[in-house]
Amino acid sequence: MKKSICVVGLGYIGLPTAVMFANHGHTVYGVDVNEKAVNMINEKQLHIEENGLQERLEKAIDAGLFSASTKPQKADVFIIAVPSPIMPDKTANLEYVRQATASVVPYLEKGNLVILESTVPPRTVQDIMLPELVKSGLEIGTELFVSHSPERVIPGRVFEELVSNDRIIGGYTPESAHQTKELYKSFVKGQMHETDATTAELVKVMENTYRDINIAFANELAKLAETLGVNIWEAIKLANYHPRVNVHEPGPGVGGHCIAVDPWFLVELAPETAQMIHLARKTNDGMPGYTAQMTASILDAKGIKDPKVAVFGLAFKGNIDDMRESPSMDVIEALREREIHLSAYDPHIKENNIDEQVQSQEEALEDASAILILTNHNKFKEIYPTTLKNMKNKIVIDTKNCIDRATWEAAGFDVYVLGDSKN
Ligand code: SAJ
Repeated sequence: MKKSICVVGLGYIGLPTAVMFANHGHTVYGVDVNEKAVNMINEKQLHIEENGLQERLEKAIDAGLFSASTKPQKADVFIIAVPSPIMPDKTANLEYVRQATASVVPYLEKGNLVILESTVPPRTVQDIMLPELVKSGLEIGTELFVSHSPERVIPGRVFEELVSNDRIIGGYTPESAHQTKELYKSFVKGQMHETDATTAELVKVMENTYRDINIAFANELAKLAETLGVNIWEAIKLANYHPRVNVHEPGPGVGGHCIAVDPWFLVELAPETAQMIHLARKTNDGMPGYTAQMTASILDAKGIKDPKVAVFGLAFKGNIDDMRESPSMDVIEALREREIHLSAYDPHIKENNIDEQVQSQEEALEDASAILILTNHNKFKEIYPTTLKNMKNKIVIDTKNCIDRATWEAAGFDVYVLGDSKN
């Protein structure tokens, strides 16, 4: 049964989801407060990078099944996919969710379904959305159906995972869950697991908190290995041969608008109880400072005066263009505090976001004493170190264990890898 769907929030999740529904025959109205993004989308231009999005957007618009505007309109279904960030004090900022919910209320009619896709603290549907939705005068659960169905996609593989991943469908009532599941059957091939809205909210936050804690474990191991004469990457690989062990990877910090954010929802909910969750967050948030200190110590030990460091990688992880909550920015801030000169280069970030950022690798390397690799972009793995001529010293500090040590050493580089005190 084809529906009209209003998708509020055309970001990394909302736009691919809107386009996916349109490509499966539904009539989709995209809504975003960012007028520039709305105009670009209607011109078939993208304001975000995602594999396969361009051709799918064109197909949806050409079929007359997708258009974008800054205002909602009447529809059978309203999907809310707006940011749910944290404030500087680490408390949840649910204002975008509340405003997006309020924005659709005037258009709600009997039989409509409202689905929240944003990742939120447990009880957001209950305590933030419902007080707005009841202003429609519709009876929740019989005249108006409400659910929470969080996405689990990985940037760069959104369209594959939108189809293949299992989905959690959290209905405010069982009928809400049922209607939501029927809608996602348009393209979801994964299993769809029905539950209540609050459980669905908690499940999603649990998934990302699980990952954050495991990354913190890897980071603690990396620091511990620095004095052992062990390469932690080798040790993790060996440990993971155990059928029930899955130690994650260390790094210069945890970025993105998910893993670095969602665990704070649980800390805010139960600060006395969520001790381990809180400590994991602090461990991961300590890695940028640890990385800057490691860099400064290496340069000091070599007696390099007034060094310049070429920071490679601003995106929060490899092969994407997203800088949200990127640990690279924290590493750069820590290097600035140490008065270490730096340039910053990221082949995926086409606009300069900081003064030190340059768009050419050669310019970044000019007179640099060290390259500091912070994201495992494939483009960095493919660098031929013998071609890097204009550096003052040949040091490379690899926080993602992503370059080939032997190749770089053969090109005359001193190679340092986070967590490797064996080589
Ligand atoms: N990272 C590590 N070590 C690791 C894995 C990741 O340091 O072993 C770092 C990355 O470099 C990055 C950050 O953590 O800075 C987050 O990386 P990520 O791969 O978790 O990327 P996200 O945030 O795009 O994706 C996560 C995924 N959640 C889980 O894997 C449980 C994804 O499935 C979610 O959909 C997404 O969060 C989300 O939007 O919630």
